Amino acid sequence: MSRLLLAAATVIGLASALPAAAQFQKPEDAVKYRKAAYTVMSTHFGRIGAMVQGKVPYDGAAAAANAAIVAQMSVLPFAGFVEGTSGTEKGQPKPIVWTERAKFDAAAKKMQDEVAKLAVAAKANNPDTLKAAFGEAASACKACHDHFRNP
Ligand code: ASC
Repeated sequence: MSRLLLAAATVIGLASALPAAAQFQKPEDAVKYRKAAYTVMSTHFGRIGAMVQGKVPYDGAAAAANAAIVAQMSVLPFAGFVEGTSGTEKGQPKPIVWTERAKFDAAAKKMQDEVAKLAVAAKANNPDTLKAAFGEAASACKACHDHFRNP
């Protein structure tokens, strides 16, 4: 490896090892980032939901494409949960995200696992398989919202 490449790799390695807060200039940037990731997730999850609920016709290829995006996006929001970004307004994370961090991380992991399963299930191209996996994923989203997000 060239010296320059090695230096670049070292910098990138260090940056990804920094605590979450240090990856954003300001707390508001972290909030904006996590909201953006959730917006994309919700958009594509919602398209599957519309199919599962019979609001739009079943389309296996579209379901698989949407589920893949949801699964990819699901890894992103959590870097944006930096200290000092809780609140009491509707939709804001409660302070218990930070005081019950292990529980929050477990809820995040559960959601990531369920949307990964959804992405696999969608590839089976079977409406019932899709519906079952969608329900599990939606429950994992809801469990976290119910406990950690202001209503
Ligand atoms: C969605 C969406 C969520 C979840 C959640 C499931 O479509 O945007 O956050 O489903 O409402 O209960």
